[in-house]
Amino acid sequence: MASNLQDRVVAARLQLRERFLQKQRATPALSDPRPQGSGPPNRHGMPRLPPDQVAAQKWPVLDLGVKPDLPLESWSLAVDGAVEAPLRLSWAEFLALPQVEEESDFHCVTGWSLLDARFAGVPFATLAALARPLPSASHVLVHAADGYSTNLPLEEALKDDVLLVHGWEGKPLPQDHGGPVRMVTPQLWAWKGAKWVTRLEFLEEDRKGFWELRGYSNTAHPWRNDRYDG
Ligand SMILES: Nc1nc2c(c(=O)[nH]1)N[C@H]1C(S)=C(S)[C@@H](COP(=O)(O)O)O[C@H]1N2
Ligand SMILES: [Mo]
Repeated sequence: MASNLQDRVVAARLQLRERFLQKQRATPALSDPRPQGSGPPNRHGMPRLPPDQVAAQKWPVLDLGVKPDLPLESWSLAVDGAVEAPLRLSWAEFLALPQVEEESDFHCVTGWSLLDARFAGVPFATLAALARPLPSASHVLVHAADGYSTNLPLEEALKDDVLLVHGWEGKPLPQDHGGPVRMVTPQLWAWKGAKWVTRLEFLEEDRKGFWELRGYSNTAHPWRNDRYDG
């Protein structure tokens, strides 16, 4: 990747970080005295499992039943909405962005947690940095190829462990789990991470996604046992 692109991403991420730092620190995973979020870096010796969760030995597959086949040649990711510089990345362009590896946990609201998953991908914050959210941007609605969607406040989406994942345990992310690319949100319930991601739509106000419209908690904090609204 051209080093000027790298520099641009780093500078823009720092700016976004400044802008959302206070809100981010006030989120439950970071402000609650324990157990401090999710994933090995955030556990600080605290319990491995949120209340009423059991550890999964294998990674279950959960979705609406349609598993879209997305050939890499035609795959693309749009980043648009309330941003200064909307963009659309091809597979090659996506892979040319700075890549990270994160070990994190994956908590499903139906009661299982996959612990210590090793994910490879691009931080959501990098894509946001490239698109430059407007000062008025506050949320993102993530769209997927099966018609699924899910919404996040930017202070959650911009956390370092929120990734657009294409690799799992050293291998390409299986189609069943949302390959070629899905999102993961280790500090929130797993439905906040859309499989088969196609579009990140920045918003100036909150707009609920598929499960949020159907009664799942809009805030979705595993460590607060925050599962369903109403
Ligand atoms: N595109 C899409 N993403 C989705 C879903 C879905 O139905 N479609 N289900 C969500 C739910 S409810 C969960 S628990 C996780 C499950 O991911 P997994 O099948 O990889 O375990 O994906 C989330 N992302
Ligand atoms: Mo789920």
